[in-house]
Amino acid sequence: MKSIKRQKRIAAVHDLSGFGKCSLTVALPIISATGVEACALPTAVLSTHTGGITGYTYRNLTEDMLPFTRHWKSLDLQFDAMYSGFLGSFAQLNIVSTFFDTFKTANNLILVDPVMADNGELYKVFTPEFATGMRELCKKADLIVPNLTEAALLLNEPYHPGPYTHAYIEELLIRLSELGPRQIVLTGVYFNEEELGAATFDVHTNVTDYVAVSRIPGSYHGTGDIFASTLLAGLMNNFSLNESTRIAVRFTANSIMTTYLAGTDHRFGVNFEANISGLLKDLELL
Ligand code: PXL
Repeated sequence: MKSIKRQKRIAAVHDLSGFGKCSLTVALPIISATGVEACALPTAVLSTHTGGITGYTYRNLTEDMLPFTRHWKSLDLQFDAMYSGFLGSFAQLNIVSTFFDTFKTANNLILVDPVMADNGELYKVFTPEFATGMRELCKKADLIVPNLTEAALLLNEPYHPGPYTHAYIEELLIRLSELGPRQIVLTGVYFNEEELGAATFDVHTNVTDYVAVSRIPGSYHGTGDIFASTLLAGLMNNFSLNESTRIAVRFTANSIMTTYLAGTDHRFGVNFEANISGLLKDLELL
């Protein structure tokens, strides 16, 4: 067993979708399981996520977010990382920016997952103006984790379906870093139909890295949130950007494989729970 150190603490700024594993219902268990305290700043409460399920309830918590921020500040809370994902309204872009300003220190990490689109399309709850606002929020981030569709929106350029070339991916990574973040992890990167993975870029080291696994048929809901949450868990456990990306790709792919083999409805999220012990081994916590 490892010696007990000061426990790290992160703030997770996402919606709570009661059913359909994504956002807070994956971020909190994954991050907690790796020994890091996860605090929730909920952006909205829904009965389910909005991806392919109709009839969901949607209560956005815009009015509560600044009071949360002020209360947490009054308690003098400190965060090792602030991690934002799905936001409940356009106004929340500014509120999350204020939240970052309130708790930013010289040593903590701001991770923005610019959750807003996939497969070439904005999620139907967002407008093109939201994408422009998200670009501004990304300027405050140390690390962003867009998929290819979100990257195109952040750069205000058309989405191109894959397979991609290394030259295209490397150009995207550089242009995304020019928005402000010093580290980029781009998801949904592939150079042939058999594989799928992520590309990383660090401005300070000028190193680009690729991780790929065999593609599993289908498109599974919530996997972007599982990936980004695991990436953060790796970083908080002192793994490098590239090591954390490898661990996150592996955990996400294993969770998809478990679900694929079980034949579960893809909209209902993936069985990450079955793979947590493997994640903890990869993180040298077991
Ligand atoms: O996984 C992204 C996500 C998070 N939260 C909600 C969503 C989606 C994607 O559709 O609808 C509510």
